[in-house]
Amino acid sequence: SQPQKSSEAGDAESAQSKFAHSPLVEHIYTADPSAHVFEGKIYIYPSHDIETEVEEDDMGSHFDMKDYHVFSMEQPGGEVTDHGVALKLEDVPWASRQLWAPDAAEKDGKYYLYFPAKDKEDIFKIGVAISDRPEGPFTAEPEPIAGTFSMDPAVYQEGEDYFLLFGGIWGGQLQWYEDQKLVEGRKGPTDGIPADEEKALMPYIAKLDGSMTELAEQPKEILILDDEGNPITAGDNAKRFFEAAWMHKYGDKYYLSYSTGDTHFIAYAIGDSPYGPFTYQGNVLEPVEGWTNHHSIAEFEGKWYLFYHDTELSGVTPLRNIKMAELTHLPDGKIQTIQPVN
Ligand code: FUB
Repeated sequence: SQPQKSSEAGDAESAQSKFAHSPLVEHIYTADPSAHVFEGKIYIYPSHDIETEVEEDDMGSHFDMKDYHVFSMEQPGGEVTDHGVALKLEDVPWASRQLWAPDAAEKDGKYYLYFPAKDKEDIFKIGVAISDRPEGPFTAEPEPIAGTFSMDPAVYQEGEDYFLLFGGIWGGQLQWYEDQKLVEGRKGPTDGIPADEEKALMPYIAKLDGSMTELAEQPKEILILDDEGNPITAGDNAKRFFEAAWMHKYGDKYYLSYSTGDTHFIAYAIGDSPYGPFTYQGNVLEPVEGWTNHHSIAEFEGKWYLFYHDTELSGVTPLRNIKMAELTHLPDGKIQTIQPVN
């Protein structure tokens, strides 16, 4: 006969089945969940999707978000609290539209919300807003962070060091830059995309300075290599970086995960330093319902979780809902690929 499960294991299993792959929030649309453990709870910093008249295009104009809400939960499977509006577009002096995927960090009891928005010239920059509480409300700095460009900021913390990762192609405009300078005349989604056999565009990383509001160094490109040590090429659509860079550390290895955009995977690569280089390994998450795929990975009470989104509630790409599922690092250091459940 089967051994009896202890009631503790049974409880954990039923909590797990309650949250795994189910929308975490149903009263508003949410996407791009960046999760962190602050004050012993899971805090999630997502985009807030809204219905809009803006027509869909390859620059993502239909993602026309205007504010952020912050969510928390005491335990996976527990109640998800909506802490309300944490930051509004109208309160960001330099921004004009499109509050896209944010992330947050804590330092010395202060909380920093990093967020992308288009400036008054319609160019994506990354801003920062500050609060005394993880849930905000946050007060935006008057200018974007000098030296940043493109979108999808993510903060990786290691001890006293905080690294800002960012970048994304097409709607994220990364293809409009050369040597980190905007090239005049580039306007469309493919302007500046390298030829198929050339090195793909890669995400960027820079250490933040002690103030958390400025870069301490010039951003550096993070190289993603294939298993022969060659940079992933622009035509290798199933493996090349598109957007949504995220970093975590497991054992003594650094994991860079990212969306492959038009092939809809969350892929990952492993390296020995936050600056890379990283070697491509495979997929963390298979394509979800909806065009975009965007995630974060966080450890809570000894277990690892993937936070992601799909379009289960709306059935349409710009109205997404965040979800989470347990993530497994296999004994050889690889991540067990997660199949989304809709
Ligand atoms: O939510 C707007 C954009 O869609 C994000 O910034 C991208 O990563 C994609 O998920």
